[in-house]
Amino acid sequence: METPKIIVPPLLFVRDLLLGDEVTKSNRNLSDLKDLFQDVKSYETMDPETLLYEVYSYTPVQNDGKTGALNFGITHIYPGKVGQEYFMTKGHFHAQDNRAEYYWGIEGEGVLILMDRKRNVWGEKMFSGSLHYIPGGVAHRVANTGNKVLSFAACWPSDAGHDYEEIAEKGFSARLMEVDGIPQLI
Ligand code: S6P
Ligand code: ZN
Repeated sequence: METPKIIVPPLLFVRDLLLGDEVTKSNRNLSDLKDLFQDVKSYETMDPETLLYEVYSYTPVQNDGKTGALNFGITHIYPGKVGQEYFMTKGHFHAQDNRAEYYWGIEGEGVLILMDRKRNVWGEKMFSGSLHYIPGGVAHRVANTGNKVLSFAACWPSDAGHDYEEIAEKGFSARLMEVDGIPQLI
């Protein structure tokens, strides 16, 4: 047996930051969500380089058929709208349809938009401390309804994979829009 040691973990989760040598970051600009917003005229008046969200991820095991590992990520969605539709993530099903996921709110305000395979849609409010269980077979997208950054964390199986195709082709069957100053799924 080796001498037992206590180490500093290689990952830190401080407020809304995920820090560590193996953390990767990706950005999504308005141009990455082309055709996902309803109001095409408003979309075209905006700078395609507008930053909508950034994702910090820790993926210790690559999706090589191994099961049992977990990924962790933090997403920051900036405040804003395209027309009356809030800035949001692309949204996806998992490629392995029965893989579930947890989301939890860190700061800011938003709505988790969920859609099952029958295209039934519902929403859950997100705020600091909100915890969301996303079952397998349920597509998930988050919209920022506040006027500051919305941050949330996610934990999902490393073999879940992402299926963006159905959302790219058909979208969700309801959109989160501001109507009379209130977020509504329509
Ligand atoms: C991964 C998890 C999140 C999202 C991220 C961006 O399963 O659900 O890390 O990837 O919030 O959303 P999207 O829909 O652009 O991947
Ligand atoms: Zn997911």
